[in-house]
This record gives sequence, C-alpha cells and structure tokens, in this order.
Amino acid sequence: MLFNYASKEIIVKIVYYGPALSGKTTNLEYIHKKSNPQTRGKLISLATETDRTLFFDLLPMDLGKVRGFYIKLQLYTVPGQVKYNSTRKLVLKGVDAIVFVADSSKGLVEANIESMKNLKENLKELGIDYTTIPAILQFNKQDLSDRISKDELDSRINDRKLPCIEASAINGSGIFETLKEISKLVLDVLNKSYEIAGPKTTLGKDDTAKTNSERNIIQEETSNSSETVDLTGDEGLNNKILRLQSKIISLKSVSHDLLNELISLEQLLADLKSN
Ligand SMILES: Nc1nc2c(ncn2[C@@H]2O[C@H](COP(=O)(O)OP(=O)(O)OP(=O)(O)O)[C@@H](O)[C@H]2O)c(=O)[nH]1
Ligand SMILES: [Mg+2]
Repeated sequence: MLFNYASKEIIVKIVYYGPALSGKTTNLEYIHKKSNPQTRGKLISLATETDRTLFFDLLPMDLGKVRGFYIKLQLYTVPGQVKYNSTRKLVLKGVDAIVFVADSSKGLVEANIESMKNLKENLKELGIDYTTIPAILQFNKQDLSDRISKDELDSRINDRKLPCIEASAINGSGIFETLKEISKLVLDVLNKSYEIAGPKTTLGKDDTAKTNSERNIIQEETSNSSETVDLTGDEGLNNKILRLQSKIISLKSVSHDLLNELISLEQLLADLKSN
C-alpha cells in the first residue's frame, strides 16, 4: 500500500487474476458501467484486436475516507493467456489483495488449477506470501447451465478456505459483492496494521445487493480526521518516506496520462487505417 501523507491518500492495488477468458475484464467493465462517475476513474484497457487483455486493465476507484485518509483502489486485471506470464508477474508487483476469477465452464477445472498454481508461483517469485495476502475467490459464469459445481471448484483450488462468491459478470450478479468483500478484507488489514480504524465503511456492511455501494462506491466521511499514521516514529525518516511516496504517486499519475495518450493514439491510428 502506498501512503501519501501530503495528500492523505492510501493507494491499494487489487489484482483480478485467473485463467484466460474467465471474465476478469468483464468484472471491471461492469463495475465501471454501474458505479458513480464521481467515485470511479477511467477504465484503461490495453487489449489485442480480439479484445483479449494484452497487458492489463486498470480501473481506479475512490472508496471514501477513513479517519482522514482517502482510500483509493486501483483495480487491475492480468492477461490470462498462458503466454503472457511475464506481464502477469509485472502486474502483480506491489499487489495488496487478490480476486481470483475462476471460470465455472464445464471442462475447465484444470485451467483453474493451473492458473491458481501460476498465481502462487508468481507471488513466491515476488516474495509475497500467498497464505496471508487478502484474497477471495469468485466462481464466475454461474449463468451457464453446464458448469463445474461450486463444491468441486472449491475443493480443487481453495486450499486457504478463502471466501467464495458465485457470480455472473455478464449480467452483474455477484460483481459488487466481490468488490465489497475484497475491500472489507483490505480495510481489515489497514485497521489492524496501521490502526487507522474509523467508523465502518458501507462497503463492509452486509446490506442488500443494490446498496449505495453499487451505485456509489463511497463511504460516509468520518469526522475527526486529524490522525496520521506513524510507521517508524522517526521524524527525519518519515519525511524522507513521505517525499519518496509523493514522488511515486506523481510518477504513477504521469504513467496513467501516458497510457491514456497511447490509447488515444492507437484509436486515431485505427480510425485512419479504416478510412
Ligand atoms: N456466460 C458468461 N460469459 C462470460 C461471463 N463473464 C465473461 N464472459 C464472457 O467470457 C469472455 C471473456 O471475458 P473477458 O472478461 O474478456 O475474460 P478475461 O478473463 O479478461 O480474459 P483474458 O483477458 O484473456 O485473460 C467474453 O466473451 C465475455 O463476454 C459470465 O459470467 N458468463
Ligand atoms: Mg481480460
């Protein structure tokens, strides 16, 4: 997680992982389509001509304020195709939480197992502990009549007793439930690790399906927002960390703009070619 003390932001990276065509991009598209424009950023997708994720998708979301800190989520997807492993590893760098989107289509048990194995290997290479990182499983494509049962999928890929959510990304069922659940796990970690717990976010509440969060993923602002997070107790070092973090965040925003520029240029090129 990136803490920016100057702007009082905490940036949380959530990666949607899973086998090719399991519905990771469709998750982000649905969230983008249905969330409040004031709390969501632009959905950036770098895809092949056949709409397969080439590099990643990125959707920034504002989660609201917890004791004076704005929590900003960056939702990423990885490209599921086996050949793009180095890209998957790159996208996983600095991950704070994982949504594993499993494909419930009949006959794809092995593909799900393989992808979970690949996730564990990549995390290990990055020095991230799979057994403790906040994570959930989403069993997508529940709309299919011919599908793997939840129990079978669970027994084959869930060795951590992670929460499992049944979903259908094409019609949106379970998509905000998934986002709420993973956000709740992230907030729990923040609360425990950095003691910035404030009044509970609406995302964490077990409310009915189409709550505020579905239209407007933002929590109530809390009063009393003067607390700061002191990670080391050393003022000089803290200032240094603060400066570095601000720099990282501004560089991230530059790379975000560059990506937007790249996408517009690609669009322009495609338009010119088709004329
Ligand atoms: N029936 C059904 N189809 C779905 C569902 N979610 C996604 N799809 C379809 O599955 C295909 C792949 O979806 P994507 O979201 O592009 O899959 P992905 O996981 O991002 O794929 P990669 O980027 O290649 O890793 C598309 O044709 C989607 O419309 C679902 O819940 N049910
Ligand atoms: Mg994709």
